[in-house]
Amino acid sequence: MFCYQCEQTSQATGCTAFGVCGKDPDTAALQDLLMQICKKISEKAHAKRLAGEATREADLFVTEGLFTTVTNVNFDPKDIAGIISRGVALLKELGGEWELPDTLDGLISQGEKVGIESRMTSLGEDITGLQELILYGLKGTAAYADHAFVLGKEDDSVYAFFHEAMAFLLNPAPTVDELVALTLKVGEVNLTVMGLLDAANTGTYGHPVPTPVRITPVKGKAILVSGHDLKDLEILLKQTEGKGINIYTHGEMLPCHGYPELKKYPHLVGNYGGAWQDQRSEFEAFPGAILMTTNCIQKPKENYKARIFTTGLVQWPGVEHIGEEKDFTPVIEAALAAEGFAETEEEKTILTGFGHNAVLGVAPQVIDAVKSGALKHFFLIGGCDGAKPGRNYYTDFAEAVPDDCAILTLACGKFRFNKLDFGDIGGIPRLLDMGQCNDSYSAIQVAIALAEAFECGVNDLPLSMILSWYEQKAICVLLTLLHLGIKDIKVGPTLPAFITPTVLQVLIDNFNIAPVTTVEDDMKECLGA
Ligand code: FSO
Ligand code: SF4
Repeated sequence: MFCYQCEQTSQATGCTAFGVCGKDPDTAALQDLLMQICKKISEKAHAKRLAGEATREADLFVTEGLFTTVTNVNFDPKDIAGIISRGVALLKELGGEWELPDTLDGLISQGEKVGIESRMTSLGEDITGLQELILYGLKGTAAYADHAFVLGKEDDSVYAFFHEAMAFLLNPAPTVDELVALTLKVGEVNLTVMGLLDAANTGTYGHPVPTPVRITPVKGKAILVSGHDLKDLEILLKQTEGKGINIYTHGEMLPCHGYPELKKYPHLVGNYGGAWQDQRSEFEAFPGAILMTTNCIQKPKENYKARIFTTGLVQWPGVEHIGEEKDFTPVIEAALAAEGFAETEEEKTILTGFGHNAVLGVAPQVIDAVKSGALKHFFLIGGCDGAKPGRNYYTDFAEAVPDDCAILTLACGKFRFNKLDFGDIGGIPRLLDMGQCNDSYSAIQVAIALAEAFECGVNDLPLSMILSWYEQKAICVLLTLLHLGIKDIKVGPTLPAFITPTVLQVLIDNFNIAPVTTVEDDMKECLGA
């Protein structure tokens, strides 16, 4: 196997014997094969679309296929083999050809032949790296598109682009310039998709409002919901009403507490634990059932395997999967059979719910604070958390932010420092949690509005972006920021292995993007000191 799509890749170069994430070589080969089949489907669908024909099935298949292969989503080789069979049938319907082996081993050996390494030899590392950058950006965008789709929002131009881009990845001789242009186009389309998802979330559940979220347990039976899917949480909240079970969010589900149509449920009591990479000890200690709605799942420990459930596209072999009918009865039964929390601990809270609507609602105060000099600089410390060492940088950076500056947070990286007390500036909290990774859309809206208010460009604002990446959603968000022409972004904890020195130079020349260095030096640079 060879996989280098996430930040924790082995030796910072690529997982070859086994995935650091727990992905085995068979699953890796099947994921590579699924991507190849998706590219072939897209090639046919792109041609059909140019001829004015409908491609609905291909649109949904490729979107789900991309999301399925995001890091920490689907580790089940049998399930992926089933998706491949459906893909091959669809490809044939579209007029394509593919010899489908009738054994799992046959599929695996086919997958081994279409992996990244085969292209590295023929196309070189720069071209392959750029192709993978595009593919990973598409995977992240597809994840967001799928979330929006679940809530009834989609955009045909997005599917058209998925097919065009995936088909281009079959081009046997692409140039660096063509691939760089396509990379930025992924960022543009991802902005559209994040906007769709924002409209889906806020249209269904209302605009988030600043909300204190309890982070200490309440006595009683409990279910912990992790992942990113708001609708799954809502369905579970409805199915548990009046059953004496308290619902807790985990990781990227924390911002759900800010949405009026979710926070109205009294049994949505709080958030438990931190970011995804701490789940094995946190789930072990959690005295109830656990529901994973999307990434990031890690190999479950035996002692909680019977009380963890997956739904949507996330799967782990041997873990009970709740299908599309979304009947969460097994989760509820597991929660009732578990001990639950024995005591209610003293209440402690953290704040969330500062989406674009909430922040722009206090825009006049923010603008006055900036004009008077009371609020000197904004730091967007956004992105994923992860297990590798070096991520203390983000905690240290947040702690080093001067008292007259505000911090905006996004995604699960915030758990490194969101329980610290940052105080406020004239009533405006210094730490404003804008939501999940896809709520980068909110940060962009706020930045654009501030730039308009100050009659300057976004790059001229007193705003610095310090990003942490782990998986492919962070990649598509980064591409959106580059598409918007945002410069001087700092990325860590390490740069992606698929960004070769040549490609990095292109990013530096055009966007002055830089890896994080030391807190002291980066802070000085951001503040222009
Ligand atoms: Fe984190 Fe995982 Fe949300 Fe990612 S839980 S790492 S960027 O899935 O998508 O932030
Ligand atoms: Fe390795 Fe990341 Fe790929 Fe998993 S997703 S195999 S950890 S590079």
